[in-house]
Amino acid sequence: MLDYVDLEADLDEEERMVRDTAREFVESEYKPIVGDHYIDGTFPTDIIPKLGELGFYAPNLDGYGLPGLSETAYGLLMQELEAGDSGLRSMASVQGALVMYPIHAYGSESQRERWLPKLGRGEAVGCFGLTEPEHGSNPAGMDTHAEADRDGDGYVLNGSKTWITNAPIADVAVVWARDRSANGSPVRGFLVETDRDGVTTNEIHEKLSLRASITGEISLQNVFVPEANVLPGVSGMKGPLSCLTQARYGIAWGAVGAARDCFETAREYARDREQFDGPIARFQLQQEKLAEMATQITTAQLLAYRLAELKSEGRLRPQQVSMAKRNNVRMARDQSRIAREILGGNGITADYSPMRHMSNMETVYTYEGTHDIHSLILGHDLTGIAAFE
Ligand code: TGC
Ligand code: FAD
Repeated sequence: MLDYVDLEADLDEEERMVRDTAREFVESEYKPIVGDHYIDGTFPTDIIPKLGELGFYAPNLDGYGLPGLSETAYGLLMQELEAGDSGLRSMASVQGALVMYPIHAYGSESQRERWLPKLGRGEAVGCFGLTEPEHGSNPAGMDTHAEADRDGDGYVLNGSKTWITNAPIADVAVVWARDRSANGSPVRGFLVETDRDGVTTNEIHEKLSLRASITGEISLQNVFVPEANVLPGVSGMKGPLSCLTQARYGIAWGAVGAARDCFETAREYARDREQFDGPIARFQLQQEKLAEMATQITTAQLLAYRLAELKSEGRLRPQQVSMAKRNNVRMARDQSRIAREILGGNGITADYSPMRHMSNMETVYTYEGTHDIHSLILGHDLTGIAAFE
C-alpha cells in the first residue's frame, strides 16, 4: 500500500493493530459486497454490530467501555474504512463523532450510561439532525424549535431535518433545535428516541452518490421529550459545530483512504492491462498520472498526520480541520477521476472502485461543510473578515 514517505515507521503497536484490523475487515468482508450494495442503494446493516465488536465506533473516546485510542489510531481507522467506501466511513463517523461524541462531551451521566455502551457495541444506531430543507450551509437559521411543555417536565419539538445519514434505521437522533422557552432562543441538543409519538423518518432513495449509505429525513410533529433528554453541557451553535469538527477530522483522513484505494487499483490495472504489445504502465502519460496521484495522496496524508499530533496535544483549531477537509476531499475527488481514466471502459463498472469513490466524493465534498464553506472559514481566519453573508 502506498506510504511513500514511510509514515508507518512512526506508528506504535496499537496504531498498527487498529489499521491492520480495519484493513483486513475491509478487504475480506466489505470489498466483496460493496459493489452490489452500491448498485442496489443499500447499506449492509448486518455489519453494524460487527463494526461495534471490532471497536470501530468512537475508539478515541474513553470510559463506558470505549478504549481511548490515540487520534492517529482513530484517523487510520477512518482512512481504512473509506478505502472501502465513503458510506462505510460515514456509518462510523456519524455513530462515533456525531452521536457518541456529543453524548460523551455534553451529556448527563445517565445519558452517557444509557447510550454510550450500546452505541459503541453497535446494538443501537444514532443519527445527527442538523441540516434542514431550508438551512444547509447556514444551520444557525434553523426553524426546528422546542417549547417548554405545559406541565414543565420537558419540551415539545416541531420541525424537520433532511439529508440525515442513518435516520431511517436510527434508534436515537441527536436533534439540534432552538429552545424558544429560554432567553435568546439558544440552540440545544435533544436526544430523541425515534419511536416517540410524532417522529417519522423517510428514506431518500434517488441518490446518485453515496449509494451504499442510508440517508433520510426526520419530521418532528409535537414530539414530547423529557427534560432528561436535553444535553445539559452545551448551549448555542458551538454544540453542533464542535461535533462537526470531530467528524471533519475523520473525513480528512478518510478521503486519503479513498484516494489511495483508487491509486492502488489504477497502478495494478496499468501493470496488467496490455495495449500496443505491452502494459499501459510503460507509457509516460500513464506514469505521469500515477506520479501525480502518489504525490497528492502523500501530501494529504502528511496534513492528516499533523492534525493528529495537534489534536492529541489539545492544540487543534477548527480552522485547521477545515483546511484538511477541504484539501483532502478535493484531492480525492480529482484523483479518483484520474484513476477512473486509467481503467478505460472497465473503469465505469462496479467491478472496480474508482468510479464509485469518484461519485461518493461529490457527497463528501458537500457534506460536513461544502468546499465553499471551508474556503470561507479559512478566508475569515486568514483575513479576519467574515464573508459568509
Ligand atoms: P459562529 O458564530 O462562527 O460560531 C458559533 C460558536 O461556535 C464555535 N464554533 C466552533 N466550535 C467548534 N468547531 C467548529 N468548527 C466551530 N465553528 C464555530 C464558535 O467559536 C462560537 O462559539 P461561542 O463560544 O463564541 O459561541 O457560527 P455560525 O453559525 O456563524 O457558523 C458559520 C459556519 C458557516 C462556519 C457554520 O454554520 C458551518 O460550518 N456551516 C456548514 C454546515 C455544516 O457543515 N453542516 C454539516 C451537517 S452534518 C453533516 O453533514 C453530516 S454528514 C455525516 C456523514 O455521513 O459522514
Ligand atoms: P446549500 O447550503 O443550499 O448550498 C448550495 C450551494 O451554495 C453550495 O455550492 C454551497 O457551497 C453554496 N453556498 C452556500 N452558502 C454560501 C456562501 N455563504 N457563499 C458562497 N457559496 C455558498 N446533514 C446532517 O445534519 N446530518 C447528516 O447526517 C447529513 N448527512 C448527509 C448525507 C448526504 C448523502 C448528504 C448529501 C448530505 C448530508 N447532510 C447531513 C447535509 C449536508 O451537510 C448539507 O448538504 C451541506 O451542509 C450543504 O447544505 P445544502 O445541501 O443545503 O446546500
